[in-house]
Amino acid sequence: DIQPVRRALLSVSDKTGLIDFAKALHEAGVELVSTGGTSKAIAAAGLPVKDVSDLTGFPEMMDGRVKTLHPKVHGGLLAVRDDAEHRAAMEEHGIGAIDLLCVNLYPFEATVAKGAAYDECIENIDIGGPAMIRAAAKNHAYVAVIVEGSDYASVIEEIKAKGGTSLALRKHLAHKAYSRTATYDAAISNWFAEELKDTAPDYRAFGGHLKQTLRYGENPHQIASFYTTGENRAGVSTATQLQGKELSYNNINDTDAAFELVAEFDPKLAPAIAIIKHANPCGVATGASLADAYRKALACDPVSAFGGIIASNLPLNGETAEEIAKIFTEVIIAPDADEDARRIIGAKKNLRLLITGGLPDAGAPGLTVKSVAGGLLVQSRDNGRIDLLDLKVVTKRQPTAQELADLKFAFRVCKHVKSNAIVYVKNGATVGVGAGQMSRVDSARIAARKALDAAEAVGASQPATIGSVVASDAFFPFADGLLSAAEAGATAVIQPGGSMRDEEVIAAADEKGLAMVMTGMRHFRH
Ligand code: 93A
Repeated sequence: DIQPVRRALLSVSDKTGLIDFAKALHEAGVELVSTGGTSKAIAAAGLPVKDVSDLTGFPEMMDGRVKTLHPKVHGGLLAVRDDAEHRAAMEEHGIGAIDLLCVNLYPFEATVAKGAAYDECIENIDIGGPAMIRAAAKNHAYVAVIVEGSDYASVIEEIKAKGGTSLALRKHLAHKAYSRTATYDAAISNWFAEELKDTAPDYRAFGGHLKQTLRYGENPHQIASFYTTGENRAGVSTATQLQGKELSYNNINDTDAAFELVAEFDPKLAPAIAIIKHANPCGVATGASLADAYRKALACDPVSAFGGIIASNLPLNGETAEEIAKIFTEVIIAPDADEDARRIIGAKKNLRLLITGGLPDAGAPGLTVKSVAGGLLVQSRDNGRIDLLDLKVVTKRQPTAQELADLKFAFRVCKHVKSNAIVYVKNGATVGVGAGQMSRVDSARIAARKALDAAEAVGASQPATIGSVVASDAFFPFADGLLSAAEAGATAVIQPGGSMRDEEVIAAADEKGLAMVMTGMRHFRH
């Protein structure tokens, strides 16, 4: 299954590594054919190269829109070498076989990313490149196709060692090739969706770029990979890992949850820390310092925080790193880490430290995707923000300033807790989180129970829910959930409202002397 490489066609926008590659091909006795700019670059390096126009007998025309779209090119890529009719057609029309294709496309994604005007984006839609890539990949039984500079070396290695390319490598390259054309077209489609978002349904295509093949998925018997979509958002997919073991599937999921949550808290207002376990927060706090925020977040549920994932809204400093290093932690993600922090975390070889260079914008639009059997559910990201909502006090009692600040904090956290979500907060820190229950009253009871456990663990005389406030991600359908919160010691409540029994729930709050605020916005998360 080794196919010799006699002739290669090179047509690349990104010319990184091109000359070394072309040189190695030339030294292996391969004839080089190339398009305008690529051919110029190869010739300038003193290597023999044939222009694709000499091959086709047509000049490159229409600003380069038509240069390789010709049967002499596509016939050479698509011909089945051992099919008599194909061979006869090649002979009749003077088509020579092309055994290796090396293309990287017009930089459409980068052109859009730099904010280029409409016409420039359109001009950067590559037509001839994808056509050749798809042709060569289809004919991978004979043709090797390279779409990424990182594959130059392995192809040269095989040609040198085996006198040609192996089927295994060609198949692997063909897969990459179609994945590249798929993402490329997805990027174009998504750009149109953005252009047309006010006039047409926002249909988006999905394409990803393989970032990492994971050791396994959510469980060891599941296979998994990590893909990037090119969305420009600070987070786990764009972060630099400074140290520690390779991230696992669950690590990536939890790290994302942690960082998206902590990004709700403006670092200019206060340092904030979120600790995540199984995609839910087990402690979130703002503090006088980052280390103070960490201590407060940890105090919420120190048992669950063991083996947790920690996100910071500010660069990690030495004092905080020292606190974190006291218990087993899986991952830390922060915008940056200072020298002290890097040294202290450096002593924990397995602990992963990720830096992102910034925070994602919690209010930015974007999409989330979830798979269902045979389909995908796509929705806009929940970018609702409490500061922008029209809050209504519905009880006789108004919340105090401290209660109101804590209510907002609690609702912000609630958005990141699996439904049904109940979050107790006191002085800018969660003191009880109830997540993922099928009944809201159960979530309220669990959150209060956890606060009791935390109090017992440190020998406190009473749980921190006494004198706390409470948030609910969706309305209380009955008064029972609210009464359970009152029983736990909450003095104020924040919830979307909108139940048929709102009146009943408000009356119960009034009777208990609670202040209650309605947001008009729900934050389900499943
Ligand atoms: O405008 S195109 O879609 N028309 C073509 O026929 C064509 N053939 C190759 N663009 C085309 N290409 C692209 O030109 C390649 O995909 C590559 O990105 C680029 C290389 O051009 P040059 O060699 O002139 O730098």
